[in-house]
Amino acid sequence: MLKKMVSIFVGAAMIGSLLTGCLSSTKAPSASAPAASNAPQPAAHQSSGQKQVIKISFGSGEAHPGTKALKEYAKKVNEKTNGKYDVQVYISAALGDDLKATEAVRAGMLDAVLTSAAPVGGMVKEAMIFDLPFLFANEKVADTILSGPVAKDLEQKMAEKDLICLAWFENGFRNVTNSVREIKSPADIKGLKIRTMENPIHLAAWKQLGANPTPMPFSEVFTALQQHVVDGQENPIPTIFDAKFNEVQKYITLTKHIYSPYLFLFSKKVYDKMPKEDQKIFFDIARETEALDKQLTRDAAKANLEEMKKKGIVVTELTPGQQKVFQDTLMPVWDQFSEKIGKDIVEKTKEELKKIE
Ligand code: TK8
Repeated sequence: MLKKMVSIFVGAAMIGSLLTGCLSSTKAPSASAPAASNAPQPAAHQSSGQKQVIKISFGSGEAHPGTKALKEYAKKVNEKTNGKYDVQVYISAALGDDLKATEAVRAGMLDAVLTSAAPVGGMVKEAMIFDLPFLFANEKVADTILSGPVAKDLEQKMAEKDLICLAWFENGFRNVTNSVREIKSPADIKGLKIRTMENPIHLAAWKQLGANPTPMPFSEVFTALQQHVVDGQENPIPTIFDAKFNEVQKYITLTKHIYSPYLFLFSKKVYDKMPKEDQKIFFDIARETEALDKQLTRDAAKANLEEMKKKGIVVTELTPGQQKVFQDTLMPVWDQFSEKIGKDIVEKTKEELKKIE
């Protein structure tokens, strides 16, 4: 069982690499028309006039707070570098979904990506720490861990895999939606087909809850829900709203079972070729934009939930007791994966969490 899940995961990662390999042979677009082709190009060879084009890939759409934060980032970097760079933001997975785009960033075929942490787990196993169910109790805990020593360790691990973590943005606490019935307990999940991210812990967790989990890239989820290939999915509120999942889902339960950080990853292969002072600009402005991103995301989470309610989705809030049933049901997943993630990082995170409580 575990072997099967791991092999699905490795399979997905391999498909990702294969696609990245294919993309590498795509012809570069003409310098004057950088937007003419969506396919990632050898990043270091990009230029538009005098400017060096830097492409950032993101899976969500125009109305998503992450898009707004990235556009603000691009604007600031473009200004600060006095037109030396042309930072461009490609949304709605136009340059590939999280997994594929991150593989491309690693390979130096794409400059940067804003990705949920889960799809990165196949490249940096320690990043799967965030996939342990109910790791963070609230946003304050998330903020503390993501600005502390655990985050530093993870940045180091990612750099070893050619991924420079510029900053930690927020996708947020994930909630389950579906089109079949109201979910108040794991018993209500039994037999539901739930789309998950391409990550072995997510697969195991949804199996544990009694669902029939189906991993797939994010950009395929709307159609899968609409055509009832799957009954439900799970994501943070701003992501659900931006993707219009509420139009094809009847119920949302605020399970908050996992917190998805957004990793703002820059290609080490590209970064290493930049002058130190430019690296600093790209890095510092990303860190400065973290607070804006989180504010936009948290405001959107409140406003978007109200908007979805108005449009007719049934919102179920769990009592602490009801949430505990989910938590208890998912505890075996911690034991199952702690060693795979890495005992050191799991123990260190537990210690840091104790300090916060
Ligand atoms: C794009 C992804 C996505 C993620 C997922 O923004 O695949 O469910 O949560 O929304 O990062």
